[in-house]
Amino acid sequence: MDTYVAIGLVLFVLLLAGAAALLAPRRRRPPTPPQAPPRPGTGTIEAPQERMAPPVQTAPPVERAPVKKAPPAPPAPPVQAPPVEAPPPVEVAPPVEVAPPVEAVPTVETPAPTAGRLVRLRSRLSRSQNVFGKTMLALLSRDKLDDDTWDEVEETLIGADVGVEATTEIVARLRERARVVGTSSASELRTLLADELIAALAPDMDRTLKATPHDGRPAVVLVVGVNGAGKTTTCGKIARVLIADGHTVLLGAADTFRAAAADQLATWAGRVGAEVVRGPEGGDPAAVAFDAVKRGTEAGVDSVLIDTAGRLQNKVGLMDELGKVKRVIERHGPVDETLLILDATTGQNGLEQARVFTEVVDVTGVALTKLDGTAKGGIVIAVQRKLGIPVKLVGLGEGADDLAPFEPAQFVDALLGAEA
Ligand SMILES: Nc1nc2c(ncn2[C@@H]2O[C@H](COP(=O)(O)OP(=O)(O)OP(=O)(O)O)[C@@H](O)[C@H]2O)c(=O)[nH]1
Ligand SMILES: [Mg+2]
Repeated sequence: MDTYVAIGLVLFVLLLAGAAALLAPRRRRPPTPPQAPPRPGTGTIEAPQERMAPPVQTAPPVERAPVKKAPPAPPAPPVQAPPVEAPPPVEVAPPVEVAPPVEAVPTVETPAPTAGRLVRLRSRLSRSQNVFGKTMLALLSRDKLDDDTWDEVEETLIGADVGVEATTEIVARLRERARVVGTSSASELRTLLADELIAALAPDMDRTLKATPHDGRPAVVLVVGVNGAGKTTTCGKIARVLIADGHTVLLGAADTFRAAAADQLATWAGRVGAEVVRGPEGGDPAAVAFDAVKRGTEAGVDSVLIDTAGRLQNKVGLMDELGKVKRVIERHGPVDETLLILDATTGQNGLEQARVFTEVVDVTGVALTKLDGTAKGGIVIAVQRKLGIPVKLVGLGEGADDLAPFEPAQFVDALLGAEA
């Protein structure tokens, strides 16, 4: 019996040994750690081992955070698939508005009516008003109108470009009337001053623009002046005024120095539907002017406006050329209106230019431009006095309808501003 037990034990031991031998290689392989232990000294968490599941591409990279001892492996954040972003709603493109077909013919504008323009544009004289009107009213409101005050009134008028001669006369008359009437009321003095300014503007002069047809032929208006005075712009503005009043207009581009000059005039004409006659660049301006009047007569238009090149009054050749333009046009008949365009901002200097023009082409009317850009509205008085020619139009801005017939009473009222 003991022998059997011993044999059994031996067999059992052998069995165990065999089993152990079989299991041994497997045991030697260490269990795969969920995460490698930190390397001593680095204190960082190592990059995942090869055998680890490859990181999900969208997972954020593991940050290398310092650790003192291997922390228990943080529970790996549940790898969440990045939220699938809902695709933005497909925007439904708004229905594309189909642009109306571009018309080849530009839309013709309807210019603003001319009546009451000076009243409407009176605020444009605000620079003159502030300097002239306000100073003047402050002076006339003083308790005592002594010599010093009258001297200041004189200075203010001269400062507004009224001119020395006219100023001396105006102040002398105003003083005398104030004395006779025996008033020191600012309101009454303002009325007396307004009267004197209107009188200085010769209100009885005929200011009608001779631009309407007569004797079965179109009126011919010749526009002259120095460079940049506003000739082309004023031609365009006058065309608008005439068309607004129901007339037909033809524009002659007798400024042949630059092609751009004719283009500028053609643009104005295109806006109101007026015809343009132009010549080659560098061509003879007199020939263009002649052709324009011829064409206007044949077409039966009411008015032909001739724009000329800017010329300095001291360039004899250019002034002679202007004389020739006028003479050549007159082969068709007399020029009805020779309009001198004067830039109000040139002040008293403009007067000398003006005088030379009147000698060459017999100016019949003045258009004073850029009155909106000067504090010296009094230049109107000086111009008329010096030239003996009526100011017929005033330019009060660059806008297409910023041209007004000149009316002395309204102008003075605008210049003096609100009543005290
Ligand atoms: N503020 C203001 N600008 C004006 C007025 N009239 C004309 N202008 C401006 O003055 C500039 C010159 O005007 P144009 O009409 O080209 O002058 P022009 O006399 O034909 O010039 P040239 O042909 O080069 O001699 C332009 O910028 C106009 O817009 C006005 O009444 N007020
Ligand atoms: Mg021009």
